Amino acid sequence: MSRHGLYPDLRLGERARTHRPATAPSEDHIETPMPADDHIPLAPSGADPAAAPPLSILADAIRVLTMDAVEQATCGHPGMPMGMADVATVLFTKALKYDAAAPDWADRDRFVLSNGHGSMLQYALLYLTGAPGMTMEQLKDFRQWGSLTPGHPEYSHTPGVETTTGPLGQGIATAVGMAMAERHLNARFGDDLVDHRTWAICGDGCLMEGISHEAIALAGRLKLNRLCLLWDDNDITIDGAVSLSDGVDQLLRFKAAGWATKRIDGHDYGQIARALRWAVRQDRPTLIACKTKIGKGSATLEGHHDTHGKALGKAEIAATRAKLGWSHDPFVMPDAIVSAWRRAGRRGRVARRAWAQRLKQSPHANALHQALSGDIPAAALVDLDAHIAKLVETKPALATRAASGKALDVLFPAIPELFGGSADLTGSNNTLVKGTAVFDAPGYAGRYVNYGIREHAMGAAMNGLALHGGVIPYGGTFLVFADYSRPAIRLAALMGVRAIHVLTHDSIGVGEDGPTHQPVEHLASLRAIPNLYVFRPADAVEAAECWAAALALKASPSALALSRQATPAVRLAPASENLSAKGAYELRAAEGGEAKATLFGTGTELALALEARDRLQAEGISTRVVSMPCWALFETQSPAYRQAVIGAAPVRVAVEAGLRMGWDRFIGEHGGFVGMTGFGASAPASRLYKEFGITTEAVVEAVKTRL
Ligand SMILES: Cc1ncc(C[n+]2csc(CCOP(=O)(O)OP(=O)(O)O)c2C)c(N)n1
Ligand SMILES: [Mg+2]
Repeated sequence: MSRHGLYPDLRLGERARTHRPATAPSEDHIETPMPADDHIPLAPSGADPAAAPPLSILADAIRVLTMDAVEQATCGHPGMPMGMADVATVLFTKALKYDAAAPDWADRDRFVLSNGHGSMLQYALLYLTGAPGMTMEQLKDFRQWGSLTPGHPEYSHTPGVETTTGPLGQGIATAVGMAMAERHLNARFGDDLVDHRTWAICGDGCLMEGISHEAIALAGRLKLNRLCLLWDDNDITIDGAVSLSDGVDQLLRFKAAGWATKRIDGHDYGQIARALRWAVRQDRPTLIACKTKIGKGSATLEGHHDTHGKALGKAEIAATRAKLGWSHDPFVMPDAIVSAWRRAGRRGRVARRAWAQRLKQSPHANALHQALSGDIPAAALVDLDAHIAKLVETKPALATRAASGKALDVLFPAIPELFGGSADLTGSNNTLVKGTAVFDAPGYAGRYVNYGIREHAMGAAMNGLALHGGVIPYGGTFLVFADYSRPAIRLAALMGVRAIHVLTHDSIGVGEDGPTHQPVEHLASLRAIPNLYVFRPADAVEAAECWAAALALKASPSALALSRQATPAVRLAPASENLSAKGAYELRAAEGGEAKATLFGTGTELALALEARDRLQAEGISTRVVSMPCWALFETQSPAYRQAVIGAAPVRVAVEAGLRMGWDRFIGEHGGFVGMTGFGASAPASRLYKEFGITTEAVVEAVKTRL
């Protein structure tokens, strides 16, 4: 039980249990059903319990809204919401700490619907509990243009939706990130201000996805006891029975990963309430396997995979109404049911007001507001400017990963929200600032996560951390393994959350580890993701500038592509602004009249472009060099600025140790490209650059043949 009494209604489950002998259930004990009395009163003490509709009616409201909305849309997924309606009803009326009218309340419990195809479950709950904007009209407009009820739940589109879900399994790892954020902020600000839980519903599909393995192992290792996963254990996926493709003992799997587990009948309100109460008491994350029937309540299709993803049809819906004894027309909800649900939606209001009072009086108030704002403290950027000024003076030749580490050395102490980590490549990614404590049980005050070799879960957990708010996550791996975290990076971009991916070993410059570890198509493929900002800094100054630019993008993820190998300083003079934040800029002007050629480049290959320029200049060919650390930011500049940077030189050549794809927009079809055309190989980096023809000579040649 929380010290602020946040989960008092769960006691109702306890009261109901007095009907049966008090046997202490073992962890995965299959409980005997409750007596046939599902009337666990909702009303606060003092009110007449008989006046409140029973939970079964509240749950049927979800079922009916679901089947009617899917029917109206002529598509959607009725099975899961109907199957999990009972579990969700108990969760939202008795356990979840929330105030439906204030979906942004910082100390609310987080709810994640990992099996996002069951979106109508969430929309019905948002409507019934009274979330802002979620009217009956929105339910009628399920899956229609402009509605708050898209096919799958979308964060930042629908108030009350905590994360975008649909790609199965990711929601579990995102929930893990939320639970991590809660524990860390609790350590920083104390129980008075941060004291909440993360509840996630998932399906068989979520548990089959590989990311679930990564996520549950991480959560178990970190002993995230504020996380509860409710598994819709319905034995059904799209193609039919789960047994067609899976025979895993899930409870054993979770136990092996350090979770507490419990199996219940997901249609028995007493068991559900008791299980939720049990979850609150555990010292580790909890899995509740809720045995359910998909499409529960439907007249003839209960338990059938046909209910998974299509409308039930008029006849079945009519028969289901008759079976449930539901006499109301589609999208008509009786007042008594709405008001009972709205009461549930206000359950957390008192707790929210008490929290607001505590916040007002707290010495941490300013710091918490600052953390939740997501703003970067001005002092941090002043420190970074001083760091950049020193770099311009000292002109160090560093690997850009090392330069990124040096930027972090400055930023990390100045931004208490920065929350780092790596997928077991800490030393290679330069992501750990010396002296930083590791985030771990029981204290959780540390700001560095040992994510383990779990890139996908790291990416999704970073999303959960960012969505929770109060922390700014960054995480490292090799650029080539962004393929493993890509689905999470894509969702970050879609949701508009600031998760910063530190992706080192960014080219054949990796050397001896060979082509498995050498990204070639990754820059192009990441640049193709809308709202993802891909940075490839050329030296230590640009690395620091790119960090500042990434931090400034509050509604976008970033990917920093950083080199393993050292590279000379290219920024030799001070600048009055963050040039990398413009996306591209003229690094060296042409001398001796109008430029005949412009050389474009990013990262470590800019050094080659600069050498090539000097040789061309020496031969009387006026040549300028443009650095393009972030295409996506360049796209946001004014047409005049872009035009000026691209320039009017008749010859354009780009150099980048990746594929050409995408470069034509800057250099044109007939422009020269010096880069990779296929996979790399295993050899020392210097040999590889020679063998693959990424050399100063090649750049010079590419210009000359086009003059
Ligand atoms: C990563 C991913 N792969 C495939 C799908 C397509 N898909 C949506 S639901 C589903 C079946 C999931 O089974 P389960 O979670 O048991 O859902 P239920 O039918 O029980 O609602 C599949 C394959 C998806 N949404 N995400
Ligand atoms: Mg299923």
